Amino acid sequence: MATQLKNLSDFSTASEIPSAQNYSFGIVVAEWNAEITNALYQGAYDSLIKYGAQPENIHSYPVPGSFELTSGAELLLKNKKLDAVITLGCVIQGETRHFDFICAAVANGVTNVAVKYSKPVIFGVLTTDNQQQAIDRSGGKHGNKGDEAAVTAIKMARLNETLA
Ligand code: DLZ
Repeated sequence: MATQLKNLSDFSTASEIPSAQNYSFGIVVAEWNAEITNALYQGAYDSLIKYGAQPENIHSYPVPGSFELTSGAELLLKNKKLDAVITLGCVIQGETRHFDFICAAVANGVTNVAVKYSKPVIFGVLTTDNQQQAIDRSGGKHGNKGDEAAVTAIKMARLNETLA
């Protein structure tokens, strides 16, 4: 049974990262801006392993661009028994409105997939004004969004297990 919170501070384990040992994960990675998404992937994969996930329980697949992350996540959840899916991509602002369409489509898309399958689908997509901001967030001075996505996936997998 999940612990009922009054305040976040009442919940001493809120910041604890649970063991990932018994969970299965999907990771979908966009090939666009591959230098960045490879770094995100490395961060996510290493974090899952660090917190106890078994390599054979991490199922990783590339998709062409961030727009395809939604269908990648859906195909994974349809075909594999997973506790959470992490989507990783990098959309950099250009001169056209592509940026807005792709970002909105992925954010809405992964939300819909999560609801459809009742499984956590994590939004690990950098949406930046330029390349430097992306570098800074994929292992640079602002950390690695891939690590954060992995930790979020573990916490959400545990929440699902707790409530089941
Ligand atoms: C077309 C496109 C553009 C302009 N920019 C990016 C980007 O910055 N990051 C990204 O992941 N993908 C981009 N794409 C590709 C789209 O995500 C998608 O693969 C194509 O529109 C085909 O559906």
